[in-house]
Amino acid sequence: MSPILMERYRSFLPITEATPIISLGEGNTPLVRAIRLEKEFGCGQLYFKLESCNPTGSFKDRGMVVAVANAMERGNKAIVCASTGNTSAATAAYATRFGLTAVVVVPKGGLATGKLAQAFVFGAKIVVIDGTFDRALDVARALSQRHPVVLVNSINPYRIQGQKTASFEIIDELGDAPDAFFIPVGNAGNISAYWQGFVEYHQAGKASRRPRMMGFQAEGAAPIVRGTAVANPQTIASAIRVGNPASWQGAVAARDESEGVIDSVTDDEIMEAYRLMAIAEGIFGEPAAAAPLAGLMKMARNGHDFSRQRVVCVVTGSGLKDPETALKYTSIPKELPPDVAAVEAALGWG
Ligand code: AN7
Repeated sequence: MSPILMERYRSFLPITEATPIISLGEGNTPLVRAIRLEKEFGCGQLYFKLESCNPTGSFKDRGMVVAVANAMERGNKAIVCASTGNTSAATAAYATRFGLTAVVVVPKGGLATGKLAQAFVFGAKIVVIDGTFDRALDVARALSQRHPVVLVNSINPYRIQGQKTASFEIIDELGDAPDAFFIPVGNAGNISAYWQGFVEYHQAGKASRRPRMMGFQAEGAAPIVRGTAVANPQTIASAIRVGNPASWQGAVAARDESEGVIDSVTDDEIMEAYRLMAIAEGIFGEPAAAAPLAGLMKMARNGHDFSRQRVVCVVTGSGLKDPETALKYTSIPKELPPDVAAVEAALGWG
């Protein structure tokens, strides 16, 4: 098995003789069993797919590597994206490594600090607009139509092609598809990609079935659940603060073809899942990455029976990207004099 994602799944990817095989080490991410939460929510088996372990700390790298390889194959010199943060980090990293210029268009106040730091250190041209992610996407799309620059948001089909490889890895590791698959939904590219991956691997005889797709939006940014675009989406999970998802139809198709669900979770439920995932399993995901567990928690509490099911939740991005949110829920401990007695007293070990 090749450690290079594009080689490993070459026959399922849009790769020609002329496509450069490139890598920053994306893919092959851990699938870990969550024994404590499996008991807590009554699942037959529960696993987390740690997409936070990709080189820039999110699932975006799988799609970016294929999109950038295609841009290089066509001789392009520049790429552009709109982003709630993780796409901009991946765009910036792959661009600088493979000699392209990167432009990232981001909503004012809409990015977690770590993601902005990544775009900055990788040398992207960062454009901040006074508007939402959805407006930023309109601008990025227009730039790509007016200038020789490739749009690398998930409406670029090569992004979806790369991201579907996560489904292949899950099936390769478990020996079959799970019964239910939980995923956050923002711009809805990833749920579309995973579904395509599950369908293709099933068709290729690598799995005996396809999972039910369980997508979760944040309540204040839940256009698909409401059935109408949201002008001013609000949620603590900035990564999925999207009011008019570009891949709306893909998400609906994934839900309907899999007999799945697209529902919403509140910010309180997201933050409860965020803490639970950390404390019970030692997994630090960013708030958006806790939406799948929040969804599982909500369904289990509503009496849904997962006891005979194998469930997978994807952890789409690292908690380290958003230290502000983590620290908002804690207080910085008071400074003590540097001696053992003071520390023992503070610990109650006196
Ligand atoms: C951690 O970075 O859209 O439903 O611009 O970063 O495919 O949009 C990020 C999305 C889930 C939602 N979890 O995926 C961007 C961006 C995390 C994310 C999603 C995102 P889509």
